[in-house]
Amino acid sequence: MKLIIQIPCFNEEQTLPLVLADLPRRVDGFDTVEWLIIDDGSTDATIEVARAGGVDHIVRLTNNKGLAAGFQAGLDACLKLGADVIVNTDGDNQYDGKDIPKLVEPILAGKADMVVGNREVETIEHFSPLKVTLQRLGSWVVRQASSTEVPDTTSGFRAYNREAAIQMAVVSKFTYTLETIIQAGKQLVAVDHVAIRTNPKTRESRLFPSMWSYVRRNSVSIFRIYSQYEPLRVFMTAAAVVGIIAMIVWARFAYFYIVEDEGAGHVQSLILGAVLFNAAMVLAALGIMGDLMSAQRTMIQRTFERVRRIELQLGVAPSHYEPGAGDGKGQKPTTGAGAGAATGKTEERDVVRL
Ligand SMILES: Nc1nc2c(ncn2[C@@H]2O[C@H](COP(=O)(O)OP(=O)(O)O)[C@@H](O)[C@H]2O)c(=O)[nH]1
Ligand SMILES: [Mg+2]
Repeated sequence: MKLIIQIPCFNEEQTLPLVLADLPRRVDGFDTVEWLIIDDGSTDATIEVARAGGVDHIVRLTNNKGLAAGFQAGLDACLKLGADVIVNTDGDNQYDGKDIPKLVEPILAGKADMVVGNREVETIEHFSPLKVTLQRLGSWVVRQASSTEVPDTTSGFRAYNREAAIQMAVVSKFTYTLETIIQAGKQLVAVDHVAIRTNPKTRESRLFPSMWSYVRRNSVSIFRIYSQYEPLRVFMTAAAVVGIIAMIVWARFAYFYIVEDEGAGHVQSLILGAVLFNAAMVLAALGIMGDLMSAQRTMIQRTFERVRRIELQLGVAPSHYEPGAGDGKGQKPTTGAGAGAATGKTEERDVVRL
């Protein structure tokens, strides 16, 4: 059994050493524990710091593509390097590496395919009341869309088994945290959560430079993801609201026309009602179209999952990959289908690359 711990990094030379200092080299239930960083176009010494700290694998993106893209590239590389379980933690030392055994425990026990570390955000001192409220609201929406019980949906401290990782296909640009939970809830992935510890804050958030950007980006992400996965519900609700307003406006006209017998002076209500009714019809049509598209998306996702399994079987090499610290371990995936990529089956791999 191989565990790979992946860390998305964007200019983390200051805090990466602290993260690595607490990462385990042995975890019960695994024969090997390897470390991987995703360097997302860092302009500081993140790579050198990672090598000096003994990181085994590096996925080095040429320029900055954002956390969601980095996370997906990391998962892909971990699978190709033969990971049976993948843990994701952050490069700012927010999470306590000593809780990794706790995080993987439900997976090892066969009770879960994906485990999300729960920070119990109400108890974190540097989280403002607004941030806690928004975090809770966002988590509630994600739970509704995913039919899971995850309390802390924006937590970046997570474990995935191979099956769960194979099924993840993040399309959001900004955050992977919410979308992966919704996908898991809708696919053959059992999601669990465990309480984990956090370290004192080391620096300001890179993802959210200000409170306003936190509110804006999270609200937009939540709305977009929810409407991507539940278009019928979102647009039909909006259509119902606008449709009811149209009915009220029409009822007003009808009242004056029939009861008061002065319809001529209330043509505006008639027109407004018609405009609103039209808007409701357009919203309803968007809901139906969205629903058809989301069925297509499910089919595409299933195809993608099978393509990925074939890739892993063939031993396609990870992209943007560099071995890390000098012991060469990084070049020799030892278990799983990814082993083919670096165990001498070069002709096969070359063919696959064509
Ligand atoms: N790949 C990638 N990772 C990023 C980027 N920005 C931040 N990160 C990483 O995402 C993680 C969380 O970032 P952080 O600023 O602590 O955000 P917060 O804790 O969610 O407020 C850290 O490991 C960062 O290095 C980015 O542009 N690309
Ligand atoms: Mg952080």
